[in-house]
Amino acid sequence: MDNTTPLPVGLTKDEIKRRVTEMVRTVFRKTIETASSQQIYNALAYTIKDYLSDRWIATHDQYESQDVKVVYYLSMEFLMGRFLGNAVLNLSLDETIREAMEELGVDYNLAEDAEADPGLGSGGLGRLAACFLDSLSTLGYPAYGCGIRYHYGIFEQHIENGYQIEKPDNWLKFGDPWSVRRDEYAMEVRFGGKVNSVKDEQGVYHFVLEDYHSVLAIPYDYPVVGYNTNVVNTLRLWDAEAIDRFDLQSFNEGNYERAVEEQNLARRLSEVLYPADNTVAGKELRLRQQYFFISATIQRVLMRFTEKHKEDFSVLPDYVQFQLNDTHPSLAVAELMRILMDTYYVSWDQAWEITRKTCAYTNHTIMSEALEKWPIELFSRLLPRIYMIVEEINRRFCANLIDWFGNDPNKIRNMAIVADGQVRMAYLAIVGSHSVNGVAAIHSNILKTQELRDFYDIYPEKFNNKTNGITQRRWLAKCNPGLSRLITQNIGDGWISNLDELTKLKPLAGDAGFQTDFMRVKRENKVLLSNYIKQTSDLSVDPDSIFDIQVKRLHEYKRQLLNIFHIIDLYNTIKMNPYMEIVPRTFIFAAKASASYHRAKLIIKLINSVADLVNNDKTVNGRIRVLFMENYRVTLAEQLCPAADVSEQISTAGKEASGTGNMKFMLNGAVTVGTLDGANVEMLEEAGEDNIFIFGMTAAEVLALTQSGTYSPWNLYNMDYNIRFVLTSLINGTLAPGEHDLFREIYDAMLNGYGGARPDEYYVLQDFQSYKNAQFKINNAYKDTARWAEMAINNVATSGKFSSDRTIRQYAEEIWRIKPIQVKL
Ligand code: NBG
Repeated sequence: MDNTTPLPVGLTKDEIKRRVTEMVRTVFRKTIETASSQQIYNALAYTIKDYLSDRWIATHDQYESQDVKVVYYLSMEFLMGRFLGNAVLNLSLDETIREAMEELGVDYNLAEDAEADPGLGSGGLGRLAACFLDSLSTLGYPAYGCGIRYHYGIFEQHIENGYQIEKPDNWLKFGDPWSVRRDEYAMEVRFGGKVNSVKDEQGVYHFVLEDYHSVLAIPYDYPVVGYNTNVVNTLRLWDAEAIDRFDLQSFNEGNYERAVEEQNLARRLSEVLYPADNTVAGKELRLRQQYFFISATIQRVLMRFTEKHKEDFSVLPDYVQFQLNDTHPSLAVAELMRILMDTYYVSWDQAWEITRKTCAYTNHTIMSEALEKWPIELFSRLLPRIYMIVEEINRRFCANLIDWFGNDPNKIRNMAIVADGQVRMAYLAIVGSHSVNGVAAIHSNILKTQELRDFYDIYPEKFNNKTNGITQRRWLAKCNPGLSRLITQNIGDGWISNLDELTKLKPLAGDAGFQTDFMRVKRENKVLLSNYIKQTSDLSVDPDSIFDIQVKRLHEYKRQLLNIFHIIDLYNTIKMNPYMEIVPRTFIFAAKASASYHRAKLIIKLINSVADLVNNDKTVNGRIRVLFMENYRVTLAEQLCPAADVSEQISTAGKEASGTGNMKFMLNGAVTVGTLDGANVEMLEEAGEDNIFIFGMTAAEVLALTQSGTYSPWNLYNMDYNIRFVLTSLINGTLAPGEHDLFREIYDAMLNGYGGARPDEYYVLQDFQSYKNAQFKINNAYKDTARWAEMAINNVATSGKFSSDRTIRQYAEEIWRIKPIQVKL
């Protein structure tokens, strides 16, 4: 049996009924009739995990017996979304479970809904890691995801009076049924202290850390089930605990407080995720978190390696690959060096060669706010031995730079890993890796020609591109059953494991019957979303209006402002032409703003103020509706994607590394309005220009305009009546009755620059007219239902490239050089 043959039937309907009933009884002392949805969910989760275990164990036996090369995907974030539905889908158990629950008289949807959505990530970067895990297992690649088991994920967002309020997200409140705690693999991680050198019997000096304090890292393993395969990989999340003997000692000495203090200090490590996205929180605790999970992971990996290969580290790169998801895990470079040298006495040169072959780095942004740099003082105090190693890597690297470029102090200062009193994590990652990749073609090119040009000059062979992707299992098969069914009826279900098969839909794009079916499914999905909106926010939206959706983190470069300015303009136009005919449109926003990102939070308030104005204006009469849905998260995205007609991907060209939401909407048959940025560029290539609305400046034009220093938003303001009208409404009380100056900051930022920034830094006003034209075209295109359906279907049909299966295969073949395994039961 290979890994594509169907799974053995193991879990029948009756077996599920029996196990769930039993579990509810023994764990919760309830009957099926009296158990809550929460309890039923837990029982189901345990049942499925139990059922998975044989595959999970068999997968690991296979790693062991074949002694395969394994990739460790190191990431501070894994935005997994709910487990149950995904596991059930990948195991092809969906129907069986539904029937079992029905026969038990249980509402399966309610049980599914009882699962917390673990928000252990803040945006695209964390969600990408989750999609990658799904593809790794589905394709049968031996892999671990390694990260942190935060007790609190990204905050829960509430909107009160139009403002974002953050509430803690206690996702573990009702237990954690999917995890297996592995005390046997606990690792000690050391912080602080001082470095001493000691001579061994051969008279060689080695470095040892003394007077440190340590924390215990305990792994919790979560199963990652592949689709239609027996492979179950592992997501290993480390939790922090105090080391017992510390407590005991202090406790015995009568120092109870100190004992508890250690415990608290340790626990704080894995307590909360920093909800950064394209920004950094330069907090000490964040650096601690980074070292904590990196040190634990690498220690464990080397332990496993030496069990098999003794201390023959020259072959380590043949068995182990570390992929660094952005710079957050860059300490891996220095930690691997440390363990090789200090624990196993490998020489510097050999350790360096091994390290470089074992690590690879992915860059996810060119936003300078996101460049991680740690002050030397903090870094060396917290990680003294690691700092020594980084210094030495830097010293040798700078010496090489002189060979490459001659003694050019500016060049060296620009490229040094340690400079200006800081450790630059991106440079550490680049120098210590054999591969540096961007996440979309345009982004990788910008890295080579602009951001990392100096590094490209010396290491051209390291640079490559891996365009992001998304898993079609979660983002179509699971979240959009209506469209999935329609597609499968027409072209079979091969697309679930090979998304390129969607091209078979192309001939159907012009087929009137298929168009009708397609639009019926879309409408059903819009009705479902409308019902959900009605339930949660008591707002009625019209399922026959265009659903125009922009959901993503709130960031100025993503230009939610451009969208809302266009809405204000549309509103102004309707007020002046009350009988104007437009296709009714529902504008939907959802976005979390970093708690400390003041401007982003003000933009949320602005969107809500515009919503209040527009939705309550009789003249508008429902032609446009504006909605800000609170608490954007994976689960909400799963409801929004299937219902979208228009997908807003409107970042300033050159700023969005890739985007992945853009792909999810395309896959679900939305038409994109977007700039030539990130993966939009490749979406245009795939879909063709007739099926996407591209507007705005190109990245090259943005760069040229910035460099010219001639951009003047005042000129646009003076010459364009509509822009003037939009901006004026920010300060004349239209949007904030009684609080005229509430949005003045935005007005100032647009025209004068605010807090040292350039005026209209992200060229909202420069791209305004072009965006407006694109929106006008969309309005007209939607009137022709057949043409619209054809466009939407063509988007689905050409989205095959954006499967994370394709991305992962490229990583596996071109960077990791790992091979799939087959697991027999
Ligand atoms: C984000 C980019 C997105 C990209 C994801 C995944 C960071 C630092 N970067 O454009 O902004 O899609 O990474 O690659 O969060």
